[in-house]
Amino acid sequence: MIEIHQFAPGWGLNVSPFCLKVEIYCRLAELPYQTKSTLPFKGPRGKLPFIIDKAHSVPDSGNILTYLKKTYGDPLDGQLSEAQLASGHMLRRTCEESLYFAILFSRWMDDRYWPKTRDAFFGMVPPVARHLVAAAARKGIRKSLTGQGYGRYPLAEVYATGTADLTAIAWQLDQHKYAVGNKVTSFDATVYAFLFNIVRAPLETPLKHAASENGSILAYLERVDDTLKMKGGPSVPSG
Ligand SMILES: N[C@@H](CCC(=O)N[C@@H](CS)C(=O)NCC(=O)O)C(=O)O
Repeated sequence: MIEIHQFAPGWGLNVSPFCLKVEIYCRLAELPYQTKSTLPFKGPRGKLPFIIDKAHSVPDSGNILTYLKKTYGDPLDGQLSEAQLASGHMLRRTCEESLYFAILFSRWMDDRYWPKTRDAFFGMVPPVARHLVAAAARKGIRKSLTGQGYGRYPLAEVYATGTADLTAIAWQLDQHKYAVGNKVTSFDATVYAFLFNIVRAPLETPLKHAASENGSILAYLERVDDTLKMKGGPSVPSG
């Protein structure tokens, strides 16, 4: 049984798009797994997710998918053309290297949404320490976002950049049933996990408004929901 080590649920959901990506991949590839709630510092790279399988500890969602394909076969991506692999790569990198930081910014930096994030992510910390722990974590995220760049942008610019990513992703999703064609692939695990975390988390951010007003994005989420239901398991992945 593959163990996916990830954050405890927040808002009843798997709130980390990278962790959700691994969970969705396992469901789409029909690999048995169980989730374990943990903290990032326990992982080999100080981030989540990591998996433990057959005594191997594998960090990083990308490495995890590579490991799973190598160990258990590649039922989703084995037949993809170079063109599909290339557009999947660009979709994945747009989600992971750009949209992700806009999501992070909205949750942790935008004062309108931070109180809800804090309560959902740190609600289990005893009340005396809760605000201190949350403030320290927020300081760390601010530092990362300053290094990445979005932490230096005005609010409106972060959301305009995130919305441009969503518009480009939506155009791509309109071309086929799934991310890169009419068959589900590992790229759907990524795209679904990121869009899910925008549309279904209870924060009414500008990113959520942009995604929720986009019929292509909503229809895509529903198509993947249906595919997940056909594969069995819970209809809404909850971490
Ligand atoms: N490249 C990594 C990124 C993982 C990542 O950034 N995880 C975040 C949560 S979504 C994390 O663990 N953050 C905690 C921290 O940086 O301390 C992957 O694909 O798994």
